[in-house]
Amino acid sequence: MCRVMSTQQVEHVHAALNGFRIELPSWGFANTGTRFGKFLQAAAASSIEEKFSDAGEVHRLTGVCPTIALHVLWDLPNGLADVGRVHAMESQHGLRSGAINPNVFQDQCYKYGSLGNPDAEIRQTALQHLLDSVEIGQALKSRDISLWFADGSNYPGTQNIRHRKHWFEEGLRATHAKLDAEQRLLVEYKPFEPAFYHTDIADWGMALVLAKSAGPKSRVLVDTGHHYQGQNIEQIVAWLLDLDMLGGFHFNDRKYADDDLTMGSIDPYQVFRIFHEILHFEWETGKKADIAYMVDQSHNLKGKIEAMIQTVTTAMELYAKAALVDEKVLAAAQKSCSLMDAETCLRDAFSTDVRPMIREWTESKGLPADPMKAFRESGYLERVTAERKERNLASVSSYA
Ligand code: LRH
Ligand code: MN
Repeated sequence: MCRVMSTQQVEHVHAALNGFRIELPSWGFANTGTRFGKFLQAAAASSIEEKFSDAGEVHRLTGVCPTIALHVLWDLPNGLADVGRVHAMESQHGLRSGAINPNVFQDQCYKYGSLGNPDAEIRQTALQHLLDSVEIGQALKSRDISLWFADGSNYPGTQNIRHRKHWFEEGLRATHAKLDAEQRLLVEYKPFEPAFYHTDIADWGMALVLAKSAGPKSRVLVDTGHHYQGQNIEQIVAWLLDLDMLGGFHFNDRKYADDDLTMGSIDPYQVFRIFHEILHFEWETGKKADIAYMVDQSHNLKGKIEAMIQTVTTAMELYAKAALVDEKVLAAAQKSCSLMDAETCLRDAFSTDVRPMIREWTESKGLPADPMKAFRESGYLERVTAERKERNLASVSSYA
């Protein structure tokens, strides 16, 4: 719908974009797949240098993704010894290290869990990796330690769920105690996969209880792909905002489960409703919500860099649309239960084509009006394909 925007609305959207930042996952640039196979891309990144280079390219073109999330065992296999290398990448590509994601799910010892494992030695091994990850975060001056655990079980009766809860409380408290004054602990929940009977941190309530028991610098991380079908994610967001326990998001999209598809590709209105809850909270309270917006996707079929550019521009569009909601009119309509008027506030904003305003904003920042077109004309993809294809296409990929 082509609505004539008032100057005030355009300024409001530009102000919103000035404050909008979204973090890219290093693993989103690497060759990933499903258990049924991995379709290799010649241009995919595998070294930390290549991941910083690709993320730097996306930031150069969009201007809103200055940080890159790192997964410790994938990006700093030598731990603290790799920090120097990362610092060099940060300055070379104009990026900063973002959330530090420990890996306590791939080592053989974690078959029955990490912090939740009945074997105290294995719990200690997992805790040591978390403590090392906190140190890496301190060395990189990155703020968030972002925790996801694959822990759970596959068959009823095979694990004591209450005991595992206690072990998680112990491990998270010990991790929290290691944080410095600037750092936060983000606790991510997921209802299932890879565990298919119970997952120790399965929903927002469990993550909230564990975050609270860990300590005051803990918050809950909402991965949009980690919900049961039909779950009202923006209601969870509203509650966590109200409890001042919302720390961040992993944005992606899905039709069925944790599909990790590109943000807004299946249900853009879902993301819009989430952004709306946050912007309405900020309007009502006058407080800027302290939230880390991050992407968590795996691009199994789409070109990885193009998928990231598409994701970032989609995020900017949906955030700009949410900024167009007339909060004052909406609040009055909600109070008077004027259902049509209230709903129309959201629908009008969502159905507004904000792309002309975003183009104006990008040009005012000296950024390309069409990042995807600029990327395709940059020759970047051709250059990295030539550099990486031999190595990438040599690596075989099969599940069994
Ligand atoms: C788990 C998850 C988690 C990451 C991983 C890459 O599904 O969302 O955030 O560690 O994906
Ligand atoms: Mn995630």
